[in-house]
Amino acid sequence: MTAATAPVDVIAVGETMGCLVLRGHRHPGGITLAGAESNVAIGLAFLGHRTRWASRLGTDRLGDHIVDRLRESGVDPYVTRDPVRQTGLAIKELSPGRTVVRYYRRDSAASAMSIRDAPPLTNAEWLHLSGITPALSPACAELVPALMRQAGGQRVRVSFDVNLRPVLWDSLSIARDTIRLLCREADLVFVGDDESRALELGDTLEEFIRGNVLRPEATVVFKRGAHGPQAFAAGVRYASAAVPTEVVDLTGAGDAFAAGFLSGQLRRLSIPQCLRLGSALASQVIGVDTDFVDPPDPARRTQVLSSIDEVTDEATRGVP
Ligand code: KDG
Repeated sequence: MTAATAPVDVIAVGETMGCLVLRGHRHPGGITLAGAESNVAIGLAFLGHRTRWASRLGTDRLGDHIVDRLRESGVDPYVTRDPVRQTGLAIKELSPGRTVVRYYRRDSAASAMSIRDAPPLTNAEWLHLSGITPALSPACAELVPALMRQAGGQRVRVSFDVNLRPVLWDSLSIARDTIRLLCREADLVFVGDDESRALELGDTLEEFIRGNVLRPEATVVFKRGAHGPQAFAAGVRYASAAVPTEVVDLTGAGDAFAAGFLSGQLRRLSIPQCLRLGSALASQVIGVDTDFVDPPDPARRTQVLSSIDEVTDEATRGVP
């Protein structure tokens, strides 16, 4: 086991659940994982970065499975085991062109996360958080801004994915007020055009920026599905194409995008290259029914890494 203070590139904090994928009435596979922040951690580990994921799990077998599975994926788990609460579960119902996710996570072990469950942030370059965590419980709603403040005090950059999950919030106006404040604390914000619209934070990147949701020096990535992502950084606006892909399931695509973009940041690539890396990794997750790139599959790994190499080769050749 890695020491909790061993340097890592990214620390991601949030709930990970067991996940069953149903196709029609059938459950053809074993149990997989669902968790926006661990999806990002897996994507980053897949791309060769040192990644720690922190959370709370029950003392149940599902919790053991999650820890083992993340280790297999190259992520360093930093976990408190809750002797009372259980590990959460999600069931993903897949039909052609549509996915419904049902949660069995109320009062889960992760819903009791507090700052005491967080690893030391020193020795990390980035902290990655999502707008799912503050919706889980009042304790989790306190944890996210507390972690952001701690990161700011230690010069760890904060990446925040809005990840709006309306079913987890009491109301969209509470979601909007909370997420707005959290965006303001972040150095890098990921938001989907659908999320921005639902939260009434703007229909376009320009409107989102004008809404004063961001710190002036922050970077924002505005994801627009098949229309391709846009970004705004240091006063410059960028746009990029999406990678055309056959859609199996969109769940986790945003997390893969965030992992690719963060990987680009860690490699000191340009914003257009970070966007392309994000889209390349997202396209891989859209084509599978898991919420993350599945590292143990060697054929897939080779395919994904070659598309990633194309972007990083461009970087060394000096293409913007
Ligand atoms: O972004 C994908 C995640 O949403 C999924 O893996 C499960 O974290 C999850 C959630 O709470 O929806």
